[in-house]
Amino acid sequence: MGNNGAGVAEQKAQRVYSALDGFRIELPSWGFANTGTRFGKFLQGGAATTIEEKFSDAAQVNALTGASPTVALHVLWDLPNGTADVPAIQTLEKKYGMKAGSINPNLFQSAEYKYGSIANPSAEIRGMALKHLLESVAIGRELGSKDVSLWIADGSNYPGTQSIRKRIGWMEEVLGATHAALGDGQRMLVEYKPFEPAFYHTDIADWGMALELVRRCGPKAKVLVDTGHHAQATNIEQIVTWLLHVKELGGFHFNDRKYADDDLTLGSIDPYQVFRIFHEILSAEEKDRTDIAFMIDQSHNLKGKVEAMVQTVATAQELYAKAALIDQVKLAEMQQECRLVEAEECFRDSFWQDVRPIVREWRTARGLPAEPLKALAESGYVEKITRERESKNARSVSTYA
Ligand code: AOS
Ligand code: ZN
Ligand code: ZN
Repeated sequence: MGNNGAGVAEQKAQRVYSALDGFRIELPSWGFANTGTRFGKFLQGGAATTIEEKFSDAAQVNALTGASPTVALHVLWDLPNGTADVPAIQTLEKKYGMKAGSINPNLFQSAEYKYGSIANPSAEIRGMALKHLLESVAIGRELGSKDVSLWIADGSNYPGTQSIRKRIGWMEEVLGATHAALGDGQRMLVEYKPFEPAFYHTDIADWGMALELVRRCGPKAKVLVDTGHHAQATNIEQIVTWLLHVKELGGFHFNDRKYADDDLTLGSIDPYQVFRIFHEILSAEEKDRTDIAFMIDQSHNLKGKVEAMVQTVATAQELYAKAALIDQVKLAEMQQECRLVEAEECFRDSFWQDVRPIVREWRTARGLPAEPLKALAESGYVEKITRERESKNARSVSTYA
């Protein structure tokens, strides 16, 4: 390899190193618990059922990947006693060297929310929903977490059964009151979803509805893009670019899907999709992409939960490294001159790059195992937690406990 070759390789490595040094992706506590579908749930003996076990598993993933120091918490599942559970979380943060990340209220499980939560026709039930949102804001403030991440399952199943118009007004009231309660440095992320569990209309169904709601709430409200929450063939990276353009992109729930909100592991079905999203972020100005929360939102019904999470973070790092290899200056020039095939080849060339050798070098250079999945297998961690938890799990039939 001539000097020029060595120079190019050196540049590539530097770009990957600086990209990965800044790459962080948050782990969902619920990704370590037994989950399922409405057609069944396959219990895993080693699944986490306590918040301590979720912190332990998350810390293991972070130790192996160096990229996931925070764990998203779901209020009802991880802090059933609300703010009273904050000290216990703080103890776990210290014990496992992890930080509590986004706080996820749960407005979709209680029976009262049958006809909705913040969009429910009953003012009393909207009040109940607001109380839970304010509790979630308080938990976030006490834990020093930045984001309160709202997914609202509200909607209806049959035309004519609900006033879509009135529900918009009710949502604005509750979300406005939630925004007003946010402390300094806190944000609320509003996640949209086209359907499920509602199958006729969902009150926050797409990015436009979420964007209008966050704008009406105020500056601390941003839009959350869950990659699984789009109709087939939707150009997700174009939505991401628009949200960047209007400075309303708050973060992501990354996962993958073949059909609907399948919550499969990132990059397992369409890795090129994640690469295209990362490109839109990396081609944005530095100041526009500093505050974007990368989070994983998956449910591992078949794969081992810790393995799936390590695989997910490693895949996200590799796809981010590939996107960091795009020569943005050269590409912009070719785009400006409409040199279509050259631009496409310049863009795709980075996707075709096998970055695994450079990523392995980066891991080693940062004192991390070169192959995190192999290191997990060699650590015996999964066998250990399965031995410890199996008997206990067999007794507990509760889901999400
Ligand atoms: C639901 O489809 C959303 O993706 C939620 O973000 C998520 O499911 C929930 O927060 C936990 O399961
Ligand atoms: Zn989500
Ligand atoms: Zn989802």
